[in-house]
Amino acid sequence: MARKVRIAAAQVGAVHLDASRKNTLDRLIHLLEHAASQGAQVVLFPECTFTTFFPRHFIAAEAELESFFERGDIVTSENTRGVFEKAQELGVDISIGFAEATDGGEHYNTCVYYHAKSGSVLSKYRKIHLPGDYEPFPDPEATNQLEKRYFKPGNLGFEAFRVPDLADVGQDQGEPIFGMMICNDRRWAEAWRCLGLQGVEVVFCGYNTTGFAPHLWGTSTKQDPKEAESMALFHHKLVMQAHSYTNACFSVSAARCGWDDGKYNLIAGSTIIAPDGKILAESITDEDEIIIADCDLDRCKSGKTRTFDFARHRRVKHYARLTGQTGVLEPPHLRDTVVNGHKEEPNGHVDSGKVFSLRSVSGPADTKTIRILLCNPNATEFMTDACLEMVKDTLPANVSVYGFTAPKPAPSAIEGNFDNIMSGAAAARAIVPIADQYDAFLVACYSDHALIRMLREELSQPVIGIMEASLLAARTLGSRFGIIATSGRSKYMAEDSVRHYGLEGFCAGIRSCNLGVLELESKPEKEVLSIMCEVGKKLVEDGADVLTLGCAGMTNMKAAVEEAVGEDVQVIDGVVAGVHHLMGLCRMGTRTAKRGMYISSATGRESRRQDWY
Ligand code: CDT
Repeated sequence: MARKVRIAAAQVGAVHLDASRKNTLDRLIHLLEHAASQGAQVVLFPECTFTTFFPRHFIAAEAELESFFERGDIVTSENTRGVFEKAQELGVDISIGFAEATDGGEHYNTCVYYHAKSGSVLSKYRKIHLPGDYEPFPDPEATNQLEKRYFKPGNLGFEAFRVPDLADVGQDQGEPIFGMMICNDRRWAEAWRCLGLQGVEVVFCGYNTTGFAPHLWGTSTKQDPKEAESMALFHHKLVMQAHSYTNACFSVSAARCGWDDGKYNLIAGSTIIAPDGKILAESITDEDEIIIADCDLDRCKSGKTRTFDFARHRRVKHYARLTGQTGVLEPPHLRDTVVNGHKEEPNGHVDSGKVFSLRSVSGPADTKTIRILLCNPNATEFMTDACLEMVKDTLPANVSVYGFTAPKPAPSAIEGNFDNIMSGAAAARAIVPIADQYDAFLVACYSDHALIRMLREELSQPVIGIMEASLLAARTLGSRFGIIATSGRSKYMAEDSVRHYGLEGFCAGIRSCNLGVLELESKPEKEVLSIMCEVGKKLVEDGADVLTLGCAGMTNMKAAVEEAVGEDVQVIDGVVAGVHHLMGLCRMGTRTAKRGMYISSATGRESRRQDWY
């Protein structure tokens, strides 16, 4: 049974800065009607469809900037609902881009896939590869692209999804698999491969691509604008065709194009491309225009089962760089390589007459999953969340960190010995029964917390606390460390712990912020940051070249302290240090030694016939 879907791209011509929202919406509705009249089942609209492409402007006034964003439910909100109502009335699915402001005040460059029959959003994507800059170009003539200023990078990944009600699907066939990306994403093979690895059959991509923007592209300002535009079009088609081919999928692209405000040109070139890379339909104007094509999704099969049969041909062990590295790491210069144990002479002369490259070894991509339980022994959940947030962006794909918050009667903060023991007991009782689901444990309290030794005794997986982990990292990275402690008492406790770890000879000082743990959150952020930064600077005056944050609740203040003390001083967050320390131990295949102090306490209980704890 053929799985045919008739798909259209709605190209949208110039939308000026002062265009009325209503007028633009009416144009979109008209395009949708036009596509439906030709039998389109799905229509793709461009990136940021409802307004002009505002990231080209530096907009300082907050209210003006916010006016380009959509709030609340995109399907029902006043400025946008017309196109969704029309889609439902016509029974046509749409994929449409918009600038999204969330209830929590975050801003994304977003698109949704709206399923007309159910009247619901089936999938949402937030642009991941934001192009351009945070600051405008100094040249007032330059066309800016301030997406890094106005949007956060998307946080929803590249998720393919199935769409019902579009194609006849036989017993052994599934519904069409679609995926979305936005504009600059299309230039990144990684984005396509993420979708390709989910068997995507149609990729939708709306875009706003400037025709002449030498500052943005890094080309000569003297380039002929016509030539520049044709190059931009060439690159657009190049990536759409190449990536459709290498992922054996159809692709649909819809341009916002024409001359906005008679001054800023955006390329047209909306296309529908087949899995063999050939163009099936292409716009011929730079104005509002519908292009349409019948896409027989079974045409994806030959590519997916032969040349690009990923399961048979991909060699992931050689792809580790793709997820482990962002910037380029070039091979060492030959003049820096070691020759028979000596560095090459500066003039390039080599005594032996031979140049050897450095021997290197590398392993396969790390695919073994590592699950770390981050154990917050107090009962305050926001601290657990802050710790997870802090470590999130440092994790490779195969490592997951799970946040555990101790149940009451654990105290809400740990500020003394009583809190320490009470929280250790409450946390251990809850953790031990679930411990076999995890590979390692990080105790997220900046102290020599009782829970660390309890878990080391009771379990065999590696356990460390954030204080010890941060001090081990500090010892590696600098010569003297300083600790930014919370209260006066925590300073004394930290001093004892440093002594216990045998590190007092490397300690430049421990200074207190005179703040309670929960005050880190309840006091105005500015006040807390300024106290911490002052304490940090004093510790540097005391001789510290590495600072550690003396509380899990200080985790999100790291950047401010770093800025205050300058780049020659390292600031260590114990949560990140702890997670990465444990990852290393797990990769090494190590366990807690059971011959000495950490001999199993469970065995002791059993021999005493104690069946409770
Ligand atoms: N809107 C958007 O993403 N535009 C970018 C400009 C490229 S900047 C180097 C694009 O990829 O078309």
